[in-house]
Parts: sequence; structure tokens; C-alpha cells
Amino acid sequence: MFGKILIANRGEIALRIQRACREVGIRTVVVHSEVDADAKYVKLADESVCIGPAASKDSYLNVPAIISAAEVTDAEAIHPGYGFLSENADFAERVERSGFVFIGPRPESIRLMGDKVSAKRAMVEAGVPTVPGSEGSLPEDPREIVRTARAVGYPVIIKAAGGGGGRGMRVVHTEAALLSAVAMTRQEAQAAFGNPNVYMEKFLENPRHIEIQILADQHRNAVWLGERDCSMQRRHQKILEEAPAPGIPRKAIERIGDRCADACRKIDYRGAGTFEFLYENGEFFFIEMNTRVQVEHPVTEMVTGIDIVQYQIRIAAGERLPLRQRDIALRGHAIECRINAEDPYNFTPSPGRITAWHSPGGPGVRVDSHAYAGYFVPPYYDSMIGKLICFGETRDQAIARMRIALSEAVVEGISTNIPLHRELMMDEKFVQGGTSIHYLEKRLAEKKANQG
Ligand code: MV4
Repeated sequence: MFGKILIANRGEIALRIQRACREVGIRTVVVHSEVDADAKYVKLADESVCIGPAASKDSYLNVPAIISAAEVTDAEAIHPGYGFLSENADFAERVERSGFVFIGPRPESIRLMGDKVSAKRAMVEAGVPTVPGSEGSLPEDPREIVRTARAVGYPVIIKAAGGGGGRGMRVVHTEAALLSAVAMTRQEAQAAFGNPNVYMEKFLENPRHIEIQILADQHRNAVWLGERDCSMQRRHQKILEEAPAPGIPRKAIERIGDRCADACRKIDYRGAGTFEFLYENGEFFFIEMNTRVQVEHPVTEMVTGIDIVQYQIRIAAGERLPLRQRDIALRGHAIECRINAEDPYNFTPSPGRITAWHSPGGPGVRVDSHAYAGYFVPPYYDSMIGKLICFGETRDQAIARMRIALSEAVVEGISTNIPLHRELMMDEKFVQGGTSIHYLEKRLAEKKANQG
């Protein structure tokens, strides 16, 4: 096992990774920007290295500075967390070439999944169901594009191969709008990702966003750890996630989970990963794979009892997964509310000094946060300041505990989205379960209209 790991991230996930390291007996180095120097999670690490000014590009994205920090502190491995460099294949490669272990998949896997066209092709080959659409990238020939769209059937969606997470896509409802939409998506894709390739899919009008968590080791062992329902989102930002997904037959989940684990073995995937699906009319359609630990991993940890971050480290160290699929049982229900420093209704960021902070507690309550009374939320990074996760034997119990936890939570000095979460926990459709990816935006629009 590693003696020392460098954490190339900040905030709650830097703290989460430290906790996993501490449990295994690994010393930690945290790298940080100038504005994060005094944060308590930096002080909690065994060592810390300032790697540059506040702007991410000068610090958390500064590859030479991060590698140097690993060299001077004698770290053996680098954990990238989520965001920042976590899905950058060139970074993973530079880490390994410099003699460190990248805690994540092989660079080849990151690259394969980073290109959404090659990711989809790999999934088709591995027997994972994908959204019907073009076979690979769209050709130049306009007649062929028109023919493909007719075969798929309108509405279609044009997506950039270099995109993902909602960037670089366009819905097309009619043949009249098709070719200009393809041209514009190509141009934007070239400008944003340096890759003009685009592909076409049938546009699913009202799906849910369901994802499968997997763990795979370096010895072709792979297991899936159940699913998460991440449909509650606004502008591609998830607000709340839960496990399991309400109302989806277990048999259907088991079938798709087994396909995902199989696919991992076929492509020799290593580490933690997430298969993203759209779910509509009882069917799953693969859209993308994330090759990192995700923000919402705790809900899976709560219902499986498995420490995903600890396994990321063990897998990177070459250990064999001691888990067999039949040993993985889901128990109860977990819900995660992302706590953001933002206006709860217009969503503008609300950085600043937290003057009062009270964390909720009690049975089944987990708070993953680096914040505290006196902490200054810097304006330079993502507005998420923590996650409140509640477990219950049933979904109703998880909701009941989340209501209580949200009523106990106190954050003063900045605005947070806690009031929105309190409302959602009382929302009839949410309590019923199974809302689509469009539910939250529709609900917010209705509320705004009613206010005049
Ligand atoms: C889609 C879709 C409907 N049909 N693909 C958005 C993010 C990216 N990961 C894929 N996305 C979508 N792809 C087809 N064929 C609708 C979305 C989508 C979405 C997906 C997941 C979560 C939230 C979303 C919000 C809007 C659109």
C-alpha cells in the first residue's frame, strides 16, 4: 500500500479523500491555491503545498506545479478527486510518466470515454444498450445526414464528440432545421473542444437520468454497486441524488448493472466509474461514462456499506477486489442534498464569510463538508460547500430524516440553497418519486409565473 498520497483537489472532496487515506494509514499531501491556504481541511492534511494563485488554471489545473509538489513531498500516488484534472488523460499520462500512480483508470480509458463517439462505440461492442442514432460521427455529405435523421426519426439531438455533461448539443425537430444545426454544433465543437466531430441520437423527450456505479480492479474483476437517480437537476447541475431509483424494477437494474460490469472487464477498465443512462418507458440507454469518483458517490456508499474512495486507492495500489457481485446487497435508501453557496431562487453565487454554521446530526445523517463558522467561501470555484446525506430503511424514512436535518441546518453570512431543498422535501411529486430530468426546471418556472 502507498505510504503517502497527494490530493490534487480542494474543498469537501479533498477532505473526503483525506479521511479514506487516514483510515488506511496513508499520509496525505494536499495542494492548494493561495486563497485556500488557511482552510481547515488544508491544516488537517499531514503536509500542504501552495501551488499558485486563486485562478484554477494557475493552481488546481497547473500540471507542472502539481507534479513538482508530488516530487518534493515524496508522494507515491495522486488522487485527482472530481472536476479539475480528474478526467484529463494527458494529466494521468504525465503523472505516470513522472513515476507516480494516478488514482483512476488508465489514460487510454479516460481518452476512450472522453470522446463520446468512441465511448458509445465501445459500449455497443460490449453489449450495453445505447440511444439509437448515427453509427459513429456524422459524415460531411448533407444527403447522408438527412437520410440518417429520417431513419432515426425526429426529434433528433446533435451532440459534440468532445462534449458531455450537457455541453455542445442541439435538439432538431424538423428536416428544415437539420443541416444548419449540424453546421452550428460542429463550429461550436471545434471552438470549444478542438474537435469538430458530431453525432446524432434520437431525442428522448422525458427521460430520467439513472447511473450505475462500478468498481473494477487491475485483474479484470468488476462489480456494480447499484444505481443512482440523478434526475433532479437544473441547467445540467445536479441538485439532489438518491439510491436506489424509485419505481424501477430490480430485475431491469440487475440486467443493466451486469452489462456495465461486463463492459468493464471487456475494456480492462480500472478504478471507480459511472455509466450514465437515460431511462424512458422501462428502457435504459447509455449516454456517457464518467471515469472519476462523482460528487454523489455517498448515496451509493450508504446503501452498500462500501467505501468507494478507499477502493479507488486499493485498486490503484494493485490490490484485488475482495468483493463478488453476490456479496453486494443494497439496503435501505439514501438521499443527498448538495448545499450550494447561492441564492436559492435565482441561483447566483453567494461567496463570502460564513458567520454561523450548525451541522445536522442523528441516526443515518452524514455531512460531507469542509465548511465551518468563520470559513470564507472563495468566489473562484464551484459554489458547492457541502453535501447532506440521509439514510433510512425506506425512502419515506430517508425523506423524514432529511426534513429534520434540513430544519436543523444553520448557515449564516451567505445565501444557500437549503430553502430550496426544504421545499423539495415537501414537494408532492418528489415524495411520490420518479420525476424526470425536466421536473425541477418546470416547477421553478411555474413558481416564478405564479409570483407574477
Ligand atoms: C440526451 C437527452 C435526450 N435525448 N440525449 C444532457 C447532458 C448529457 N450528459 C446528455 N444530455 C442529454 N442527452 C438524448 N438522446 C437529454 C439530455 C439532457 C439531460 C440528461 C441528463 C440529465 C439532465 C439533462 C438535462 C437536459 C438534457
